[in-house]
Amino acid sequence: TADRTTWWRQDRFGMFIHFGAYSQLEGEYTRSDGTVCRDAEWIKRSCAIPTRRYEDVAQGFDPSAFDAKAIVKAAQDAGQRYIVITSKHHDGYAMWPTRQNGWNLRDHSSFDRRRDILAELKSAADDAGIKLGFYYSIWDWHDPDFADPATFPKYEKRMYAQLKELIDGYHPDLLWFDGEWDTDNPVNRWSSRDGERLEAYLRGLDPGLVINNRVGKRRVVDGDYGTPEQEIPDAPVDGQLWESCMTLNDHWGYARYDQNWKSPATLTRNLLDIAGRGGNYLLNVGPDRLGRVPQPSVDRLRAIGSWLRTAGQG
Ligand code: FUL
Repeated sequence: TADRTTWWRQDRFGMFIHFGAYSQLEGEYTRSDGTVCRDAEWIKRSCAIPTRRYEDVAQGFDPSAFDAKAIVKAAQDAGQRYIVITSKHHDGYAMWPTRQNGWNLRDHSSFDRRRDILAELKSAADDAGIKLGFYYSIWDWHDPDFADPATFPKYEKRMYAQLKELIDGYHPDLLWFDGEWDTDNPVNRWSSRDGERLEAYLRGLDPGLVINNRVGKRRVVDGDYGTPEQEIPDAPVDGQLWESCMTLNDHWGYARYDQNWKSPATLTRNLLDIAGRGGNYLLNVGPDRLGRVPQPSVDRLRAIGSWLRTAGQG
């Protein structure tokens, strides 16, 4: 662990990016009766959007203003030294041209077919000397084989294949798993053993990968580090490395109506608090339907960075 996590422990402060088919709705779904239901990356579930309707939404997804260089620059302005972007969230939509299904940004969108945002981000990050990681949800609302215990092994095979695509095609420095908790189907529960098997497989493909503990059941022995969410723990558990992930407002994915932004003072205090307790800070942005990081987010990132630079000089 010590060797492969060296950069991660030194980098301390990273940018989380939640971006996917849900971003197309910008947090608001209008039902057929005209009422509006709101949420962000969970919107398909929490607003019970029928799969057909959700697929129609994704068909219109065209993040033509996604600008990898601008995103990397915003991270650097904040003093963030690594980036973790959602390659696939719970809705199962892949943000790269996966060969395992057609439910992805290349084959199911209105986006320029020549573009690949994960490749763009990787090359911009490499140019800037910034590490890049991929968030990947084990839980999948779209793949029909996920929910049925009889077919779950088929899903798992595709999941392994997708992760191999990501590792071979984009050489990520880190994998950030999620969606390992008990799902609606009790027979399908992701177990510690499932996690250990997956982790061993990934390390076989790339021994240098840093992996979070949600690859298993969030035990101290799962992956390389713990993942407290929206909170700052008092003390590390059993010497485990940890990273607090937090939102800038109240949602991970873009939500047009959510203007409850944290102040630069709060954000800077969180960073210092976390660093003082030996943790990492993964601070999230949610690009809009066109792929643009919201201005209030950019402003806050810049404010944190300028505070850090002033403090560094003083
Ligand atoms: C949670 C997910 O359910 C949220 O949507 C988000 O991705 C957060 C970082 O992890 O468990």
